Amino acid sequence: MLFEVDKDSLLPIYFQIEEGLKSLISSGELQPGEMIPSERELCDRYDVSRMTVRQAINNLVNDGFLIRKRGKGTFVGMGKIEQGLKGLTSFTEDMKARGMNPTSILLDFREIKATAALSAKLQIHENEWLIEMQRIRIADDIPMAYESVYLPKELVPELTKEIASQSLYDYIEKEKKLAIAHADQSLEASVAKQKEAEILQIDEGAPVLAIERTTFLTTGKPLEFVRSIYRGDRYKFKIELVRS
Ligand code: 16G
Repeated sequence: MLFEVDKDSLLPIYFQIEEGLKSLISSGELQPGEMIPSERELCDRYDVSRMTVRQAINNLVNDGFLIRKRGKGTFVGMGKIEQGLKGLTSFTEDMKARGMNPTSILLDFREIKATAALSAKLQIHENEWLIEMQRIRIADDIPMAYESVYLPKELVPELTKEIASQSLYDYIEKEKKLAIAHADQSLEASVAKQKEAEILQIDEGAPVLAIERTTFLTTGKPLEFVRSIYRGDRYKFKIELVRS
């Protein structure tokens, strides 16, 4: 493992270690899943304090470059997926565009009567029938997000478990010939609850992004209300801002 730390530089030492490790990851010298040297080893090698090394590693863990496994060590992570917030895309489209293989595990698929809250989101009457489905969204065998989707049954009366395990937007547009127009989406920071942590294979309390989306058809009718939990270590959302 090779990188230099220049103690006379104006750049803080933790930053130099952080950049050094990052360059080893991007050059492939450190491979995804590989264990990096322990904090103690890095302290000895660069003759710096534990706090300095820890700061560099913490930053890399927060950015998804490294993963800490309790009692085992620190490993090279998979990096974060950068997801634009401009286009209204599906999970399948997003992953395919990155050359990844999207799959889903359908955890739940049932008909329920709309609660007051869901009927307001979907602009339907309370007690109208909805299809509720819960899916783990997976890319290249890694669970990325956990979604709960609610759709008015009237729009997709023939939706089956088989269809729900594939791309929903494909079915809506190609089979049902319904035109998806726009969506309202919110995104907030949260921490993984026990069930979410199990499903996403992360620690309970690990950072996640909680997203809610209501998607509308060109007719103005809401198609879906979706609550999703995305892994904070694998996702970074990106938006371009234009000053007017
Ligand atoms: C995305 C959407 C979700 C939609 C799904 C359809 C977010 C936060 N959510 O996961 O609302 O139902 O795509 O994907 O982006 P599919 O066509 O692959 O089933």
